[in-house]
Amino acid sequence: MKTKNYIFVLFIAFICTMCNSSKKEDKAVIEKSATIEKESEHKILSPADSLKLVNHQIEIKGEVEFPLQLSVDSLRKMKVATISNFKITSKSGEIKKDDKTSKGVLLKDILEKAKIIQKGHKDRNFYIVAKASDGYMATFSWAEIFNNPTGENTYILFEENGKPVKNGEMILICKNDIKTGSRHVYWLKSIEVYRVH
Ligand SMILES: Nc1nc2c(c(=O)[nH]1)N[C@H]1C(S)=C(S)[C@@H](COP(=O)(O)O)O[C@H]1N2
Ligand SMILES: [Mo]
Repeated sequence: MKTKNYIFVLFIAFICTMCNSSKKEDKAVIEKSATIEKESEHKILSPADSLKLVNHQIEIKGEVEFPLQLSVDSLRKMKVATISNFKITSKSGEIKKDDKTSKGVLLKDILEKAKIIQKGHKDRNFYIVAKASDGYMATFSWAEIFNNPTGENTYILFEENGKPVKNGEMILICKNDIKTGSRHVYWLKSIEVYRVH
């Protein structure tokens, strides 16, 4: 009887150790993926390396009649809007930036200037990609810009709180997104328009 109890206790102890070690492994895996995530979200660049990512002009290209190269000066000559209290929120909801006022031009106005090549009124399946020089991208659809309130909420900014924007000279934003971080593109390099095939 005593040995039976002893074996039983040993057995329970063994099970407990197994449970604990697998929990520890799970925890290690979670911690590791969190580190990878953090690293990819906050690459620390030297001032020299981040300067290399700055573009003085952005290109509007792809399926457009008039490809454009726009600088902050050319944006200033267009219809400039003042945006107030714009917050950048990350995936987790954390507020990354809080702009009291910023200045920019509607992406819609810029695309109207470049004129998307449409072969008829049903030819409206285009996607518009805002690309940055570090490889970051955000995508819009033709309908979002031209047949949806998002068109009145998507801007290319060149000024934040009375100062030139940081991280490049122009930033694309979409004010009505739920988490505004994902379609907030700094180091903006190009706006590319492609037809869906
Ligand atoms: N060019 C570029 N723009 C970007 C990113 C990036 O890595 N590169 N990160 C995006 C993400 S995931 C968020 S939440 C916001 C704020 O990011 P930050 O923490 O790098 O400022 O910017 C967005 N714009
Ligand atoms: Mo993010």
